Amino acid sequence: MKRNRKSLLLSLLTLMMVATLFAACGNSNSGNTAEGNNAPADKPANTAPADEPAGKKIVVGFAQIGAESGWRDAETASIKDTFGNDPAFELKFSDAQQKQENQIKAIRSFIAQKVDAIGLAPVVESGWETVLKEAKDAGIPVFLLDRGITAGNEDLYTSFIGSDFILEGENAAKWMLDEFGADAQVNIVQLEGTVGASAANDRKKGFEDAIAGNAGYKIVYSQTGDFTRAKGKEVMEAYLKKDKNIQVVYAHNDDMALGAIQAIEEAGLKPGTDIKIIGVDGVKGAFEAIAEGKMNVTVECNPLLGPQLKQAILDYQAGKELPKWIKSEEDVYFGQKAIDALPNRQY
Ligand code: GZL
Repeated sequence: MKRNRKSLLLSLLTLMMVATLFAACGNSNSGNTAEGNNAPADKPANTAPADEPAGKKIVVGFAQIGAESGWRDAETASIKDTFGNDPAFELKFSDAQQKQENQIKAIRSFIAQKVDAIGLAPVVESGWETVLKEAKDAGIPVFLLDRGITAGNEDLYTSFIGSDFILEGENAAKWMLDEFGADAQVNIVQLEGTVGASAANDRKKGFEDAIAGNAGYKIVYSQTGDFTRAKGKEVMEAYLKKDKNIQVVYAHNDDMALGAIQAIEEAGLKPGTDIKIIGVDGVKGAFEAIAEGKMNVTVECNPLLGPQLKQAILDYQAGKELPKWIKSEEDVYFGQKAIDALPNRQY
């Protein structure tokens, strides 16, 4: 009898242990797979559903020209900093390597992705009607940054945020006329920006119109240096081989002016003294060259346009009326004023 009772007790105990064991396994199965403790691939174990973002992000597609100059790099940094540091925005950024067809492709991609706004720095003025009409038909606002497009297409963009390039050309000419006097005999080499770019067309127009009444001022050579330092040097080298009787170099941007300075020095002349050097942009390298006496003036062109672009998009989203042209505030730097400003320059 005793033996029976003992074996019954033993069976009961074993049964209870097995039951406990199954119960334990049953609980841990919620996160187990055959392989072990990993949650099944298709659903994470006990993960709270991802929180929906509080508000939908404003998605901005920006079609940048490239990285041809210090100015362009500063503009790109301003855009990436402005939108990258604001959680309300998502930035899609494309670099077109100076090619209009790449900018057009980028805009079409932004349209397909149904972005909320498109920013464009048009490499040249013409050839945008078709793609900007596609953006308009898709109900996506376009904001032009830093360069414009052919007049007559104002209905294809919301606002142009950028400088007055004609005024920049006029300011360059004004410094020169003040420096030499209205009746002086001055031979000028003009280093032009990218062929077809509004910045080049208008800086040329502003400068040339401002000296049209001064017969002694002659542009003896005008050639594109494509806004790059290397090409600016190349064009200047080639010209100096033919003729050294020039008093001024007017470069449509500081990068080409800095290239010309190198060529002038290599030709055995003193830039800033033998040949006065005028640039546009206001990049740090120009301020440094002025401080060294190798350059004479830089006409500022503000590249830090990210905040203005962001504000324009927010104002548009709020239904506010925007001006067709949101102008950048700029100055002209030469002499002691340039030297004093150098430590505070941001680009
Ligand atoms: C001006 C900008 C020009 C700069 C150049 O807004 O488009 O392009 O002056 C740059 O340095 O390459």
